[in-house]
Amino acid sequence: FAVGILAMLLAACGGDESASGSGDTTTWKMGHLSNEDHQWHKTAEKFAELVDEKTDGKLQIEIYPNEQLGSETEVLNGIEAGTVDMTISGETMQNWAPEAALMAAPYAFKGEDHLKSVVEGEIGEEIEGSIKENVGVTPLYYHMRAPRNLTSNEPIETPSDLEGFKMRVPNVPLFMDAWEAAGARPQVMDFSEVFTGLQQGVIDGQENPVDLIKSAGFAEVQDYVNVTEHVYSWIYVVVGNEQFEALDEDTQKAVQEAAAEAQSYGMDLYESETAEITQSLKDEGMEFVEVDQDAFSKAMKPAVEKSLSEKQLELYEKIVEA
Ligand code: CS2
Repeated sequence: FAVGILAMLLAACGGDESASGSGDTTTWKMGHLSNEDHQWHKTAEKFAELVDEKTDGKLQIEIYPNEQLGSETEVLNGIEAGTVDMTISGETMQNWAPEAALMAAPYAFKGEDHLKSVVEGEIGEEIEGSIKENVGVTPLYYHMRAPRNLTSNEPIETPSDLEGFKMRVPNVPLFMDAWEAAGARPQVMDFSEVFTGLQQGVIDGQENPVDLIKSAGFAEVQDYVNVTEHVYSWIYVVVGNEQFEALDEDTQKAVQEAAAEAQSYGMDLYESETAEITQSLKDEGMEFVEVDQDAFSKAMKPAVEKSLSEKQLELYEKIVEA
């Protein structure tokens, strides 16, 4: 009986490490929109494993795919409210941080090398700074993205084929303006509602990189991938500023080390998977249609320039000339 009392006394005054505050575990909840097979989810799992290892279990990350915690916009609001801690977001953040629109300006990037030099250069730093300040989230690592293409059930080769074309776009005002200018009838819809919208004919098409076309199973409800390649972009894995700042210095350092390793893990997946995904969509019956990309670029450019503020335009011109 005396030994039991002694053990309780020891535990109460921190004699037992696991009972003391320093043994506390912090858990971050991460919500995102892709499915479990997608490179974003696989990279997030790797990140969580690395964080667990590097913090000796002090920080755990629970990952919820398929918009289980809400749409991208809802999760960003959730991070601010403290009900969610992490997500994967990009140009949608322009609703809080105008510079984020430049992450996915139509026909601004010439390809991956150009994009990488922007993300990892001072323009990327400026965008990250605005996201931190205006969205209240800290970018930890980013994913390079395959170009966005337009999917449909009739081939679309030039903007004139967009007459009356009802399409979904994410909550990105710049995309609404660009596709309206090209002649389509865009509407905002959460990613997880797109499949049903296409199946029920509420919309005729949507636009996304091949990996998300695959992730959402769009091959079942769309016959064509029209190779517009209208947006090359990247996307950040972010955590709430408050959540990150609540960590002690060593834990913050461990998270940043894990993020750097997750960054290259995700890049390897991107480089190894994209071609396979394209082939698998073709095997599922999707026909890839060559389009007049110049005509789409010319149709969208004036709307992009008109929709951007002076400050955004400055950044846009720096990107185009980079
Ligand atoms: C996705 C998102 O919802 C979609 O179409 O491609 O990743 C989209 O790009 C978001 O706007 C990114 O912030």
